[in-house]
Amino acid sequence: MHTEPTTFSAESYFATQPPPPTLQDDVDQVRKFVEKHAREGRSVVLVTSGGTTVPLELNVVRFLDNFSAGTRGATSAEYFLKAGYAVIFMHRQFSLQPYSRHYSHSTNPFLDFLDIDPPENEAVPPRISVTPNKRTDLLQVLAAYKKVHELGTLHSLTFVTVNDYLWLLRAVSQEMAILKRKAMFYLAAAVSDFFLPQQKMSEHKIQSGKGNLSIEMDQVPKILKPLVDEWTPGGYIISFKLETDQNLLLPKARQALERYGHQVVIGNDLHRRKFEVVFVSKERAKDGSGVSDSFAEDWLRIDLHNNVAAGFAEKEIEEDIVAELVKRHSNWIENSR
Ligand code: 9Z3
Repeated sequence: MHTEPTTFSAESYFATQPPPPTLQDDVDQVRKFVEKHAREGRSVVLVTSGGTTVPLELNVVRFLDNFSAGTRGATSAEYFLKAGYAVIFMHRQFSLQPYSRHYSHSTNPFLDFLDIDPPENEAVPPRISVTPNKRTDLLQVLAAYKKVHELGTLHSLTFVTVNDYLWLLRAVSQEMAILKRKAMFYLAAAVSDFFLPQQKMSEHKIQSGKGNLSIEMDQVPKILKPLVDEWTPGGYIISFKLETDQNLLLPKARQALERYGHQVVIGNDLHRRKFEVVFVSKERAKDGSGVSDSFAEDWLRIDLHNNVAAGFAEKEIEEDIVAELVKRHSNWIENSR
């Protein structure tokens, strides 16, 4: 099937693509969460995490996906919580989550942490205990997890498709507008650039009888522009730029800042993302001839090998990313006064 490509603006996208059925419930819960933390004077960060799918059929059998496991988002969410933020964790269903992420990898399986203690007699069932050398780590994670639950500072919601993601992002950011400068957006989800509009999707499973399959997808609208200008004015917005060609990282990050006018683009290379990122932002310089804008580029690197060789636990780059952003965000809030 060959159809003409359609160019979607954010507006025409939302006018023609259907909202996910759970949208209203999700929004109601987010509203309560945001209002509570606005009342309590807390800053709130929306962390998006994981990849989006692009269904190829209305009765979905096949879909396009990407590599993202949600490590960046889940790890960062923990550090934001530790820094006193309330976190809306909007993630791909079944991707990594804060706290449980420590035990959901196949390298660190949860069941290997547990022992079965033999019962004292046959009348009592055996007890489960934590393997002694794993207790300190588990206790730390569990204590942080319980504290967050007690404070009510973490709210999770899920998406699967790129359509779910777009609808949710718009709705959540509109709810966060009341926070003004206390709202932060940390857009780490790996969102598809292409999609198949409902109107062009085959209803049933695409049949293989015709041989080759060729599908033309449309471009996902650039939603950062309306996010910055309309949905949540005043929010501190950080987007991520992922590239596999290191040479494209800075030019693409600068281009995104120029285009959307938000605060920070964090550039990362697919293979170096766990130990190197670059913060790109606009810098205002004053000299004799007036005020001019230029780009500030700050590289953040961690030395994975030395840390591990020295016997330290592997340092997570997200700890430093979040510390830097918390600092920048509080300056941003201060400067509005
Ligand atoms: C990122 O760059 C994230 O850091 C990663 C994290 C997806 C690389 P993992 O989940 O990976 O820890 O495995 N996100 C990219 C976000 C993105 O796709 N941005 C768009 C783009 O680059 C613009 S908003 O065009």
